[in-house]
Amino acid sequence: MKTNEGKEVLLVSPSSRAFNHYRPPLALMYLSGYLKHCGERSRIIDVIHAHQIRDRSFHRNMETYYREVEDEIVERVARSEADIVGITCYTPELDEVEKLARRFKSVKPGVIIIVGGIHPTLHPEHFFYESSPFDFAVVGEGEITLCDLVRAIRSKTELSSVLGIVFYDKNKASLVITERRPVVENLDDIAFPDYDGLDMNYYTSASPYSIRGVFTRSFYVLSSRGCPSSCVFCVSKRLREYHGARHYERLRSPNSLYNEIKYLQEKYFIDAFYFIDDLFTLSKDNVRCFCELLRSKQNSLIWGCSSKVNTVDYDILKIMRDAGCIQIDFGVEKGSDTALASLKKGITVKQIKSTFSNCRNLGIRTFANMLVNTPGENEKDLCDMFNLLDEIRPNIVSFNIFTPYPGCEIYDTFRVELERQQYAWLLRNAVDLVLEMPEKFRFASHSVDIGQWIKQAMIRYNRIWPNLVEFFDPRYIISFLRSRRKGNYIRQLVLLIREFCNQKF
Ligand code: B12
Ligand code: SF4
Repeated sequence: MKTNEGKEVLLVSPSSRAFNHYRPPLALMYLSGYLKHCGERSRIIDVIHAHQIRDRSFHRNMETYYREVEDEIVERVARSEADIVGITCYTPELDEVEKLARRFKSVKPGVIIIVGGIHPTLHPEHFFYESSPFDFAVVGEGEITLCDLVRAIRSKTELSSVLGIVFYDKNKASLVITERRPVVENLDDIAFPDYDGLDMNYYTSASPYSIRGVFTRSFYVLSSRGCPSSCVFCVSKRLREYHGARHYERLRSPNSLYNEIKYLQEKYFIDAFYFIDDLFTLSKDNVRCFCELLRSKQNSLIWGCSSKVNTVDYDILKIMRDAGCIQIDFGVEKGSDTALASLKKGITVKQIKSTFSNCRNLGIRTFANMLVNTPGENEKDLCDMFNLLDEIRPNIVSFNIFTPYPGCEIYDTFRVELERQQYAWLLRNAVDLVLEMPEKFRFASHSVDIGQWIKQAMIRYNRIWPNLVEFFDPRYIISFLRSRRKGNYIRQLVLLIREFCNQKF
């Protein structure tokens, strides 16, 4: 049944995401791809203000820039033929999403507003209150639910038959929470993300943000959904519990992955790609098949991925390296088994050392994510981190400060209890949060100045040479020489240097 005559669904991200470098709105792309696949008109409103972040005055003028983005989104919605607008929302974005929704209703009375994403999945009730601008919240994976909901709204059929939604029923004066939507079993059944709805010239421009630290024309690909681990600082466990699925972690087939990558290569001239999964190496068999496929097609693309040290051994790393894997990001987090166990990380120092040594021997760059300010952290833990990093010598290290998000285990155990209007604080600089509100945001037991410590640690472990070494890697050189967009590298490098200077001085 065709229900979309003259009408379209618009999909929108909160304004603050306009300032994340070259990070495409993947969730919206999946939703839009699926709607189009089902024959519904849909469009992503993606406001890109990349030049502003390169401005020396960015931080001073941030408020103004955010407002400009918001005004532009609202104007585009006002000018559209949309009867339905979908907005995506992480926890700290609740306020800005609400503000956007109110403005949409005022410029386009009668428009239906659907919110989805991590926060509505964890707390759908936060979107329904007296004079709320939201009409529906979609919980969990959104592709099929959104499509069903759009059709039900337009054909005025019974809404309570749509799985995975929450809405306020005025007649009954009560909140309706429909039956849970089962997760999509076969990820290959979901259409490709809607690439054509975006400015792919921008998103595939050479940058060091996708395979972090490797300057290349690259795009993000999702090979799986879900993570089997239960780290206490992450919301993944809660999402798995919500879905209640025995097989929540799912993989796409190597063929489907290869077809998507080939499409990106032929249409948008990517020279590299990055698997933005929670855990790309979820199944060694799948990784092996995918790598064999890449090699059999003699594809020269280079790529990076996320992994966990206990899921890879020398053999699989070698297969990955031979298929073009140039960098792997690992959550190392801590420097001792005791500290790792306290985070329920499920890995040991021995495994970390062995995996980093395998990567180094094979010539795969390593990116280590470290976490400070976790409950009970003492000065010895900080020393242990340094000792471990000195030994494993990652090419790049990122030091992150733990902030408590609703949905992660620490948030519940330590009864953080942020008020709804305090969620936006989570978008602020974490050092400031720890300094200004230690009673809520300081979890470490030591009294070390975390901001200063991180500054020094970043200088100590992010030396220029290990970062630049990839430019001399034959695989990088071949990928550059084969690139059909070499001029783009030069232009982008000039912009990057300008940005670096603006941030430094
Ligand atoms: C990519 C990513 C980003 C990108 C986002 C790029 C972009 N332009 O959208 C970047 C790097 C910018 C980013 C930034 C942040 N991120 Co982030 N990010 C992720 C990551 C790794 C993958 C998300 C993704 O794209 N998944 C793929 C899509 C297909 O799945 P999905 O997002 O779940 O979407 C599905 C459903 O949720 C639903 N859905 C989503 N939106 C909508 C909208 C509608 C209308 C409907 C119907 C359905 C729907 O349908 C989708 C398809 O099934 C997740 C980890 C994870 N596993 O989710 C963290 C994650 C989402 N990020 C997180 C956080 C905390 C942040 C930051 C706040 C961190 C910070 N303090 O700076 C920032 C905030 C962004 C901002 N406002 O500036 C947390 C969110 C926790 C929470 N409670 O909200 C996560 C879960 C990481 C974690 N494990 O803790 N992030
Ligand atoms: S931190 Fe990574 S490994 Fe741990 S639960 Fe979250 S996504 Fe999984």
